[in-house]
Amino acid sequence: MKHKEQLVGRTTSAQLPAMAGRQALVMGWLQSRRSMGGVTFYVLRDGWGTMQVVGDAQVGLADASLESAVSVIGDVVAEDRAPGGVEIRALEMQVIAGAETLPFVLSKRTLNLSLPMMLDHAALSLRHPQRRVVFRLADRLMAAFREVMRASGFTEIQTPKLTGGAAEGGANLFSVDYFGREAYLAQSPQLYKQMMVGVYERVFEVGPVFRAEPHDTARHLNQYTSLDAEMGFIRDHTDVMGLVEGVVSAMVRFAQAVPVELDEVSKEIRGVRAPKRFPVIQFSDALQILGQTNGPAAEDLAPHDEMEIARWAREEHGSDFVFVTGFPLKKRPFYTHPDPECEGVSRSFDLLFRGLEIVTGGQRLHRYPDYLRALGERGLSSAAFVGYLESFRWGMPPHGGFGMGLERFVMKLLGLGNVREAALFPRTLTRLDP
Ligand code: AMO
Repeated sequence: MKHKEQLVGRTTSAQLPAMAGRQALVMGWLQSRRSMGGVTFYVLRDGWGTMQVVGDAQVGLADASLESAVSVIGDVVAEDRAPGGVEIRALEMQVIAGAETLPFVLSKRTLNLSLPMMLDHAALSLRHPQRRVVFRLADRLMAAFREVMRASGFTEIQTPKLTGGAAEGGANLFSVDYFGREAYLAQSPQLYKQMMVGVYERVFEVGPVFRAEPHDTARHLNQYTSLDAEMGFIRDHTDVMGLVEGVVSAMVRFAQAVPVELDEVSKEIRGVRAPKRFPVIQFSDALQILGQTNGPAAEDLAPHDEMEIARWAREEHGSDFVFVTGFPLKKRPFYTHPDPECEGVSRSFDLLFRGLEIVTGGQRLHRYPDYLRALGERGLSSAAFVGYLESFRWGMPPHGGFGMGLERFVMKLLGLGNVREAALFPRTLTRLDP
């Protein structure tokens, strides 16, 4: 056909504005269709955005079902009211692969679905702009993390997800059969990232971690994406907190640069209050604010306590972020460094964002005998950690690091009500498919 011969290749929605005055071939999904006085307006969506197509009955996709994969050849003309300031006057339209009847309406501005329905049909619901923006944002956050870490001299590593032991304590482990032996899905890259400090000094990892936590809450996933870092030759945990502050601020700036069509989402992201220095509160001072005394309940912060501390940070410091430091040592994992100046207190911290813990970190032990003692005190056998412990026999510098939950960060950045909405295909107590 005449017009086809003039076309070089496919134009995406992102490239379309530059094609004004020419012919283009576009492909995507038929998002919506509206007929007005003999002409039909179509919205096509591709991987990057939407395009307006105008066609009459002859060239139209009159019978095509919504969400079918389609191709259109047409003239690209300037049109202020269309996305990107151009529309396509269709000359030819084809269905590439038709869609069956949809289980819900996808063409409305808001996706009005129950969470189970949305997750059961993730392959379809993820096509909606409201869902697409979530993972575009997650992509930007990971990109920012990688960029800042590399610029700060960190090397990206990938560590085993099949492990022979528990990095974060014996509970919450998924066990798998490993050629007749019991193995576990990694709870975190903790032990490996520490070992790698002895090689590169500064390492980071972006990868999945697994927690067999049998609770059904809006903040827990059984598989999540952990952004981890570890660095050597530190003075104490405050060096790590400085690193967290820098990387988190950069991640917020990257997120704010993502074009978001949805006003309410955009407001949440632009509204983040991230001062240059995040406020820091000691655990003992946090308890004062919460009106608690020392006792079994005062070894950690409960979710409602975190909300309360977040309110304090917002009101007193105008910050959506707040570090809590000085947690009791016994509530922290065996690798945690004690505070030499304060009996029973650890050199560790949590970072709360809008009332939810998104980062945990701290200084680690770095001397071999200290590890043997710490494991012994917790009733853990050093035999399970032989390979890891070896690294502390060959000159390991004082070091520390952190782990950040990507989905929790995304959830709070977008104002989502449940962390499951921040995972593509969440793994929870009852959900293993899709
Ligand atoms: P921790 O176990 O506190 O620390 O985890 C670090 C961060 O991971 C996120 N997170 C979760 N997100 C979703 N679902 C879960 N079930 C879940 N559990 C944790 C949180 C949390 O702050 N090795 C240490 C980190 C370190 O010290 O370097 C660790 O894994 O955002």
